[in-house]
Amino acid sequence: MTGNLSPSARRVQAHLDSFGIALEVVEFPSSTRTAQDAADSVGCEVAQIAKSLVFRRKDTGGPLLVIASGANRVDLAKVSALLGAPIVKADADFVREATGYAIGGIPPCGHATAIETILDDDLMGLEVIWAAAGTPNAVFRLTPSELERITGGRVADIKAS
Ligand code: 5CA
Repeated sequence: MTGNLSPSARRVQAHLDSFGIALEVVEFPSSTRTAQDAADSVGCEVAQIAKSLVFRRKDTGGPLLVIASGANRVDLAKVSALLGAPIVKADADFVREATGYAIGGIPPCGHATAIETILDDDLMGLEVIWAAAGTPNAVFRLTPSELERITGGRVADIKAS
């Protein structure tokens, strides 16, 4: 039932519906604000949470989205090497402007602007993952190949060791 979703979560559901695959946003009474919160609410491993981290390219000033396993830290040097440009972590205002969503609920796709996206290859070996869906209480379940499809992202090794 999407009728009870909050407006931001409903916006994400509408975007997911546009792909014609059955992806369903679920809102929890408990928090899904952090990867650990989301794992606790869903009842999955934190590694199965696809967290959306927004950076800013220092060459173009444009946004970059890295979708990382909840168990991993992003290695900025690896990502910079991939892009051929330095990056910095975006601040909350930049994140909201670029994505249309607040930190803690940033979905992997369906943003206010088209955002260049990199996917953590550690997510690709998992059967099922969960991603944020617009609010700090909303997530949806998907497969790694569905994540590739809906984001158009490039899979890479981006984890800090
Ligand atoms: N809903 C959960 C699970 S999908 C979620 O969105 N988790 S998250 O990890 O993708 O989003 C929180 C991330 O936002 C944190 O890991 C952190 O890197 C980033 N963040 C938190 N506070 C700030 C801030 N003030 N400025 C910039 N980034 C922040």
